[in-house]
Amino acid sequence: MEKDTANYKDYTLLSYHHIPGVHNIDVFERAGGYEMMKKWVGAEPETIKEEVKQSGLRGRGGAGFPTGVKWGFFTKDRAAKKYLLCNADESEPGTFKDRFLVEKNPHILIEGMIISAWALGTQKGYIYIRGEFYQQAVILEKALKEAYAKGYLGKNIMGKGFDFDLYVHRGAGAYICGEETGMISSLEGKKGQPKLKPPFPAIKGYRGLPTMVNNVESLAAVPWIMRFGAAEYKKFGTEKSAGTKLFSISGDVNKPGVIEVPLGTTLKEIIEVHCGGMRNGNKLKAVIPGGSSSPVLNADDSYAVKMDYEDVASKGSMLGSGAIVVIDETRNMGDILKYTLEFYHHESCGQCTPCREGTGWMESIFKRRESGKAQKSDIELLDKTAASMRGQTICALADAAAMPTQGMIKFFRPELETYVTTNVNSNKR
Ligand code: L3W
Ligand code: SF4
Repeated sequence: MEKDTANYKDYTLLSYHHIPGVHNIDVFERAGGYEMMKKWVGAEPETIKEEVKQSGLRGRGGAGFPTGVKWGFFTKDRAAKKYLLCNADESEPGTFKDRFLVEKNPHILIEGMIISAWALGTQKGYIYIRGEFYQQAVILEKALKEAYAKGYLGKNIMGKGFDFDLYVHRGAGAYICGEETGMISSLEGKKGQPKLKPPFPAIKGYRGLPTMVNNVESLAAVPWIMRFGAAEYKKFGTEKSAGTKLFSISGDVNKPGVIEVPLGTTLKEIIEVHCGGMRNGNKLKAVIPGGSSSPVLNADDSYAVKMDYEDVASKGSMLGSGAIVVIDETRNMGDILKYTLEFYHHESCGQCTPCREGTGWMESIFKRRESGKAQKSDIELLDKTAASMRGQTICALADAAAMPTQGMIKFFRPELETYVTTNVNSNKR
């Protein structure tokens, strides 16, 4: 969703999106693009790191970990071999904001990565992009060629004695490669399976060397922060959730899409103002606020919640990657949970028994429904199975399947009990 009266200062990520052809480097530069790279590459790296830390920027991939703090874990030895890895493997059901950013304005990400690479002292970078995003990978490749041709990438960038090579690496369609250690395994040419942390990638990552993994949206925010400063960035959002955030909104609203609003904006405003209200004037039933991994909110909580890390957590869910799925009264929560569990079972990498078996067991309850063998008590079994999976596994996928299951049961148990014991698909419109 684009701004009517674009004001560069009001929007940190989508500030160039209203400019036709901004994916071309010349257009991007005429609009002020790469100015911050020219200003900051060669400047004191610690100043850049401190500005990012002071801005309060939190990782936009889902965990919300403070970016500046993560950068602080990285070795300061500039001569040491190390990597910058951009997580563009956007696969969380409901999330499509990184794709939007990369497609419309690949250079904002590249500029952010060059500034970040300079600050962190990395000599090589990778953009690991979801395999299905073929078109976006092509756009990125073209943008990289343009940046190389201008001398913004490669050897001795702008004559400042800084070498930085940046590559696009396409995934092959596994959700689990969005988990940072799975992504690193995949980049190394191995099976994309997560590893236990610690060691964290910042200490031991790609090829066993320090690797800074940041989400597309986090890296793309760096040029804005370096242009206007941390204090300006913090004017958006709340004390603990600073800045603006991209939200991908899908489901039963009149205008689904990607918006950028300050963190702390109410979900009510997002639905009613930015998304044109509920589709067909239907009643809101529930909202999944942060992608399929986040527990559902009922209608009351949805209308009351502010979209920042703390307020969403206070309602028992999480902001995640900012993927809002709006559900109206015509939907059956059983269908939604069934599709969610099919997804997680399919995407489990199979290393951990609670995840491999647990997601399978949970999905099987819905399979039993199809053969008419499911019972009301299966929902209690589902709840217990989900509880037993939490906190027991190498990565967060098991929790990501268990938490929304338990959240759904908390609010919609009778509906789920009816769903599994009948064969009626009430989702048909
Ligand atoms: C060094 C320490 N580094 C933490 C780093 C860590 C990582 C970041 C956050 O999961 C969530 C998950 C999904 N020394 C460190 C340290 N770090 N302590 O900080 O770490 P963590 O473990 O809290 O989270 P995570 O494993 O990155 C991400 C949720 O996001 N999610 C998933 C979205 C998926 C996409 C997608 O499709 N690509 O966005 C959605 O809500 O469930 O909870 O870098 O290394 N002491
Ligand atoms: Fe693989 Fe699931 Fe274990 Fe994650 S929790 S490592 S996806 S089996």
